Amino acid sequence: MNPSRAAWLSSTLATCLVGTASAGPLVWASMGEDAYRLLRRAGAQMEQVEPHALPSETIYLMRVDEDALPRLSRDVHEQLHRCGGYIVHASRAEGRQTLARFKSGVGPQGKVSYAIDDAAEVNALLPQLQESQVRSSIVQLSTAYKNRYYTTTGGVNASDDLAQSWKQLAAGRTDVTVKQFTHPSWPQKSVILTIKGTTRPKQIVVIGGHLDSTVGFTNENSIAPGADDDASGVASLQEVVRVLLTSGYQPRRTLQFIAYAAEEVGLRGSAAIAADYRAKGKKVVGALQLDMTNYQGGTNDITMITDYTNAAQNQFVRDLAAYYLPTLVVKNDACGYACSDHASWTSNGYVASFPFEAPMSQYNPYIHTSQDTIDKSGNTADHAIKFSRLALAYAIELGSDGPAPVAPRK
Ligand code: IPO
Ligand code: ZN
Repeated sequence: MNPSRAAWLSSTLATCLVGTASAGPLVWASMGEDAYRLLRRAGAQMEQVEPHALPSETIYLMRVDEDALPRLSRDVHEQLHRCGGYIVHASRAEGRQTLARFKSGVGPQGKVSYAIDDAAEVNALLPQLQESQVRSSIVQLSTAYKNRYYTTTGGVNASDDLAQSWKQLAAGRTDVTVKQFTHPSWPQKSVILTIKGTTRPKQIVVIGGHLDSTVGFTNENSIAPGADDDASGVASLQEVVRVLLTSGYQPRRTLQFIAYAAEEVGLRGSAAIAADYRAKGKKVVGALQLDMTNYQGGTNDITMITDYTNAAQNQFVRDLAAYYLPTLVVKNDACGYACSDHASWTSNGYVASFPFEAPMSQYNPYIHTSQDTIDKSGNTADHAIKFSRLALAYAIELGSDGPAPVAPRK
């Protein structure tokens, strides 16, 4: 067979299996065994493949055709019934460093108390969280733009609009700032709202979700509402911001709420932010990821993702749920390599947890399609509000860093 026919055949195979329309530029990426096998079977162009044995599984680092990546996660899910994520790296060196840090499992930044000792504050604010607020934020994010993809007008506008509305929430507070984090390689910016800690401002607690949406190959006119993935997570954490700010709560540690750009294309936004924080020596004491919070799927209320997350902090999050939300059913599951932005914190040596909407077998089947709309969740945010409650408890219990100071005796 002549080489051009071989190339045609393999690209046709790739079209069937991975949906590769045409060969794009090669990018550095890492992925688990399942995703790698699927790409290889599809004949996707790959170079300089190197396996890295992590304690949990073997991860492959390679240069791969960027156009083979968009539908990879969906194909792994549909064909292998597993969740196969990938991370895009800036270079081979950066990819190798990421994998080395996963391997060594760099520990937490200093001692953190997971004692539950702020019940008065948490219980005072929990009833202020409103399902209707979360619902209207999900509707807004999922209907105001054709899509929120990291390269489109919709994706750029969604970031600018979110920064605007977070600035309105922060109005009048000198200890609250809203900034957009610019990513040099694409136009969509991440959005970061910071509530400065009163006594330990250098210690940062992060609560995040991703702003971008996708339908695989996404362009200006693609319809990618991403109501559950991940308007729901951004709406869940935004409601925590609203209640913390309207109540005048002041954390001792610094709280940061982040809407990450470009999660759907290899965790690029969160990877840039977590690497930037590590490079600057920032002390992130814990990160909580909210990606898909509004589709219950089965009888679990909250499914704790146990892989590429921190076991001690995961137990803290379960303890918070048991203490403050005792009626919720909390179970565990794994989601595989790089399934969301928590992995960016983990690979940069930080502690991260990921409470998820359902077990792997029961999560929202409409994600990454034009059908990811709020009607699939009964037109309510009844499930997402549970994650707002959990995130509020996490923000205050970790943000207060110990019980409220006792008033001096007279
Ligand atoms: C996702 C996360 C965890 C599990 I279990 C299943 C699915 C969604 C994630 N892969 C995604 O698309 N995030 O944007
Ligand atoms: Zn997604």
